[in-house]
Amino acid sequence: MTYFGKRARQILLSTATVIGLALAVAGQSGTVATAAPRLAASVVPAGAITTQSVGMQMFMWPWVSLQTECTYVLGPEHIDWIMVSPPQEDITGPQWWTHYQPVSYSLNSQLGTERQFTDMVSACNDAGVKVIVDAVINHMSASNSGVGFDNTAYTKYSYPGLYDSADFHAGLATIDPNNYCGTRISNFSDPFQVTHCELLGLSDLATEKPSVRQTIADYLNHLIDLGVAGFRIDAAKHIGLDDLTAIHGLLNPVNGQPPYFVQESIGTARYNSAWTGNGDVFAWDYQALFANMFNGQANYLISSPVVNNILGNPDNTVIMVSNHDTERSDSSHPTITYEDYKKYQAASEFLLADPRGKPMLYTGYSYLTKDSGPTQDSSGFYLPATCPAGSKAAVQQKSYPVGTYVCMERWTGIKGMIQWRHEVASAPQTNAAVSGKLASFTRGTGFFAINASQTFIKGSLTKTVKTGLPKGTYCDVISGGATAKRGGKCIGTTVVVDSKGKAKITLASMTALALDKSNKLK
Ligand code: ARE
Repeated sequence: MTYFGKRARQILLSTATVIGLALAVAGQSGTVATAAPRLAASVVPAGAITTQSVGMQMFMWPWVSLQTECTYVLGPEHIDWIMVSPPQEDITGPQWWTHYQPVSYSLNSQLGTERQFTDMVSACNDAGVKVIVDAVINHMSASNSGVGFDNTAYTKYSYPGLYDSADFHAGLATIDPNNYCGTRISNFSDPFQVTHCELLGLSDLATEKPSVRQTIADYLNHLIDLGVAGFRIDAAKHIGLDDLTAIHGLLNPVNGQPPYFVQESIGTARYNSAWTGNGDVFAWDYQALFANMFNGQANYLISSPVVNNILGNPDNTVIMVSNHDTERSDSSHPTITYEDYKKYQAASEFLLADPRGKPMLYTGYSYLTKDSGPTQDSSGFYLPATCPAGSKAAVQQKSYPVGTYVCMERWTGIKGMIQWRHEVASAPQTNAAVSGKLASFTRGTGFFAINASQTFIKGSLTKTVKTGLPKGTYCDVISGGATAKRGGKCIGTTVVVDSKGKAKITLASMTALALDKSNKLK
């Protein structure tokens, strides 16, 4: 199906399901797990993931909820790809991180069954949203023995039908040069430890062995067969570049190309550049800088040598405000999270305006402690995702009831900025300026401004800035959403650009404003 065909189909779907939508999406509180019909055969949407794409990590979203969210929200608002949590069988327990301890490659987990996973992938593909799976392939579990969520009985170095002790570094003969180093990783700067010892005590797979590589590839190829477009490679650094490259070479193509990889090879841009032969990497140091940008370093918001040096090649780099780890990190790695309320929204909107990489938004759930997983039902499955009441409510309230999903994808400003990013496409940043805490820039037919001050200065900042846009009256997409003009009027803020391309704008602290050609009133 062509892109236009897909979008046209979404509109038809949306129209036909207006009643269901009223309950499931139109800003009402409640679950989003209403059963959607199984859609057409699963075909991965065409095209590569580029800097013009918008991605979102849907952390710990159960498959049934994600299925409807793709059809009714993520697809229609033009999210290009989502990253979903690890789907394989794992150890049991109430913590979210059980998913990072596989015990088999069965696709039955707290997140849902294989059938539910498959239906979700089909629905997302049909809605134009690629599914990227978080692939935990460096290791299996850390616990000495137990029974997994799908009833697989395992021990730390034995997983029926997959691996036995000779498949782990700990089980190799002592004269084998790849033998277990005898401890968990303590020195993350030692390349041998990093690739041969146990990350957090997790049983470390001997990925240099062809049979182990093939077993991993079989798992990933099964996911590709189900319509998955690519993978986040968890703990890539601990697999090692050579082994991961070999595994990548064993994978089936997706739309004629190698499957998409974004590798969690935590390190500097220089360290990361070696990995880009397999695909993308995360901009780890840039993520760490993000909190500073919104804490007095507004100059980092525009083109700056400091940022460029730590970013790496934007075409191979996924940028983010947060992910599931940094969201839970301590003050040694400051991160902006959903608990930062308006700042989180402003930072996420800025991410979508930023030309420096491939944006991945992050949305998870509200938790009591860092370990708490989503609430389970009596069978151990997670309850369907529940979004806060009101489509804008998420950013208007400072705290979410524990267990509630943050649902960033429903925020008006995020929807507006997704449209804005697609409109400005690959246009470079021009007219970049910082005045106090207010940063602004042009990108092609779009203009973006943000007040990164954390404290109110007489309520707000008012400045006259160069927008680079043609004279006219524009509707702000952050306060008005993707379609910010209706019936000849702006839904949100109206901004007048004069004949010199300048506009007087007023922004409260931690708020942003974005204008573009398609939301020009006159
Ligand atoms: C849990 C318990 C541990 C226990 C372990 C085994 O919390 O106390 O020892 O189980 O029983 C996630 C959780 C972990 C959890 C694990 C397994 O975050 O808390 O452990 O699941 O259930 C390094 C790696 C990087 C890794 C981070 C955590 O390089 O790959 O450490 N991140 C990924 C995921 C995590 C996940 C795993 C890997 C494991 O994103 O969510 O763990 O699959 C420097 C170094 C980095 C290092 C970083 C650590 O920056 O350069 O290399 O990251 O410090 O902060």
